[in-house]
Amino acid sequence: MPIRQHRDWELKESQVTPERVYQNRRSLLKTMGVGGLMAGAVPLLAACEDNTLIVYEKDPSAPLYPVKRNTRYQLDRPETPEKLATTYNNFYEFGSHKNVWRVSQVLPLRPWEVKIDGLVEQPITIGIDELLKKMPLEERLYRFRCVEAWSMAVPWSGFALKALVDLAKPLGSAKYLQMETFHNPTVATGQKQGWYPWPYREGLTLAEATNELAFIATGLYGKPIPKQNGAPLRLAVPWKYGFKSVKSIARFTFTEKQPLTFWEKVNSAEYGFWANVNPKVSHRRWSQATERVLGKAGRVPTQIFNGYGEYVADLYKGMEGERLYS
Ligand SMILES: Nc1nc2c(c(=O)[nH]1)N[C@H]1C(S)=C(S)[C@@H](COP(=O)(O)O)O[C@H]1N2
Ligand SMILES: [Mo]
Repeated sequence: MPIRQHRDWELKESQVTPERVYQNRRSLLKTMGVGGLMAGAVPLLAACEDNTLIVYEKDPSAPLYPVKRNTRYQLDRPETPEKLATTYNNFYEFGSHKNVWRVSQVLPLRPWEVKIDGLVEQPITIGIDELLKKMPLEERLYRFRCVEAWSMAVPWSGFALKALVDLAKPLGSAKYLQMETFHNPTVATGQKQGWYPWPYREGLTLAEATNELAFIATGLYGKPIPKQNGAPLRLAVPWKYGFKSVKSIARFTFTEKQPLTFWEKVNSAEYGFWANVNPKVSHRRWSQATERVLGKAGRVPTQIFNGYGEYVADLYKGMEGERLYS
C-alpha cells in the first residue's frame, strides 16, 4: 500500500473525499497495529487519484517551526532540494532500499516516550512534546556524508545534544552515550529480518556528545522532521559517516563501556565505532576520496571530518593508533 504523507496544515479541504476517509482510516489503523494512539493523533486519511493513500496526521509539534537559524554554521554548497532529501533515504527498519519514504509513513509518532537511563543521577522517561518544550530549538545548516559516498546539505531544526546530556545529569563514571531506535516489527517490517541486530544502536563518547556540533534533529526544512528522515528525533553528527546519525531514537543510555553499534555487529570489518569522514581512508570496497552530491551531476572531493575539522579534530588528538575513519 503506497502511502504519501501531507502534514495537516498542507491539507486542502477539497482534496479529501469524506467516504474514502472514513473507509480507509480503520484499515490503516489496523495495518499500523495502533491501539495506543491518542485521539488527537489519529491520522486523517484520503486516497488520491493514483490510489496512493495519503496520511494527514496532526503533528502536535508543528506550531514550533520554523525556528531561528543559528548562523554560525554555514554551507559551502547549495541546500539539497527538500524533495530529494526526503525521498532518498536509508532506514533499514523499513527495508534496505532507498525508497523507504513511502512505507515509513505507518510509524506512529504519538505517544513517543524517550527513555534516558544508565549511569545518570535519576533515570527519566519523557514524552517527546515535553522534551521539545525543555530544549533550546534552533536551525542549523549541515553537510551530511553517507559512507556509501553520496552527500547532501540540509537545514535541520532541533537542539544541541549537550542540552539533553545536561538534562540527564550523567554520573562521573559515564564515558559513552548509547542511542537506540524504537523496536516495533509489526509496523517496521524490516525489523522482522532476524539477521540484523535490532534495535538500531549507535554511540558517541561523552566528549563527542557534548561537542557543539552534535545535534538532535527534530525538524527539517522548517517543519517537523519527516518519518523517513527519523521522526520524531534523530542524531546529526556531520563529521561522521551517515550511519552514526541514528533515527527515531527511543532511548539514551549512559555507559562506562563503549557501545557495540548496529553496523559494527553486522560487519565489523567494514564499519567501526568512530566512523569519522576521511577521504584518504577507503572503504574496503570503494574509495572515499569523492562524493556524489544529491541532485548534482559529477562528483566533488570529500573533506577530512567532512569539512568540520576546526570543531572536532581536537577530540581525536593522541588517538592516532585507533581506527578513527571507518
Ligand atoms: N534507525 C536507523 N537510523 C539510521 C539508519 C537506519 O537504517 N536506521 N540509516 C543510517 C544511514 S546509513 C544514513 S546514510 C542516514 C540517512 O539519513 P537520511 O535518510 O535522513 O538521509 O541515516 C542513518 N540512521
Ligand atoms: Mo549511510
